[in-house]
Amino acid sequence: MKKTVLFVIFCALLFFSCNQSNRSKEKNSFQEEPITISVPNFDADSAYFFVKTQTDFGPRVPNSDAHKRCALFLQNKLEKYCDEVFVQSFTTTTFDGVKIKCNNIIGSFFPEKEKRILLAAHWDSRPFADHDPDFSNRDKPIDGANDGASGVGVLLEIARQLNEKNPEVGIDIIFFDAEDWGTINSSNETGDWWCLGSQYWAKNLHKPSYKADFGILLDMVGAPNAKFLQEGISTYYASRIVAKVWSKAYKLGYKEYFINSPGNPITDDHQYVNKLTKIPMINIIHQDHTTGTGFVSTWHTLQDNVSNIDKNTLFVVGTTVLAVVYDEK
Ligand code: AHN
Ligand code: ZN
Repeated sequence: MKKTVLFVIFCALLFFSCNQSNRSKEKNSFQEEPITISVPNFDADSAYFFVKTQTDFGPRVPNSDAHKRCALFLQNKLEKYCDEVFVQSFTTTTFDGVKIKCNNIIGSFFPEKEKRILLAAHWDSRPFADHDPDFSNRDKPIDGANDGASGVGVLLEIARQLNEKNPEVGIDIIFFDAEDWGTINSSNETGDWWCLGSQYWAKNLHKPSYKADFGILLDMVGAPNAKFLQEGISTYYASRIVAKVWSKAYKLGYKEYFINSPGNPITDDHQYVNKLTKIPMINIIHQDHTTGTGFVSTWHTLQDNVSNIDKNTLFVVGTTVLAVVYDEK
């Protein structure tokens, strides 16, 4: 129904705009020009709104009320746009001994199709701002506008677009929980304390024999002038997908964002997907070698809030991923 209304509006606009241009050309010629209808455009305002809606709940730290309410919001949105939705609930224990209730939230387009692409981001936010310059903030939870919400915001907008114009392949969107409750001094750590949601999913697939041709993880895709270096684990497991995505970005004119040089390997959700499921998955993640942490200066600080989100970056990432997806046959 909604699609029909949109289509009618679209036709009306097309009719009036053609009329308009014909009128202005009337005296010169009666030539008809071909009309090209392109792929729907990624709407950065919409993606930004999805980011803000998440941060407006407050920090989405497992066991918190904001976490519960945001889970329902995400489930609700995927139910609106996708053909099928799974919520994978589980309980796990963090490095500091907290028992947390978690949800991986999964939306599928064309679940019957054999060829599939997996798109993912983590939706939880970190319980402690352990890199905040102000020591008194270091035990406070973060909004995670960039670290978490940006990837989810881009994927919700992609879901909205996929619902408007069908891709040729099947798509699964996974919002992983509990990525960011990792240890505080990760330099000399042992144990797999990051990425608890993706580890759970990789060991308990939402469909027993689930397969995808490849996967794309989005992490920290909302800061101004973001630089996406070719992350090490992505290149190790999925160099073909790195090449596919970076060359698409290059063709779209985004070489200032998608940098053609290697970045560090980062422990992130894609690592467990690669290791445990054999689905080749890359990570589009903002790295910054000038800050000391390897990430932007707002990383794991209270400054990681919506005031530091840039629509241009959301647009560049969303447009690139959409173009890759619509290209697959
Ligand atoms: C480590 O610092 C080992 N991994 C970073 C993964 C991460 C945290 N991504 C977002 N927040
Ligand atoms: Zn983080």
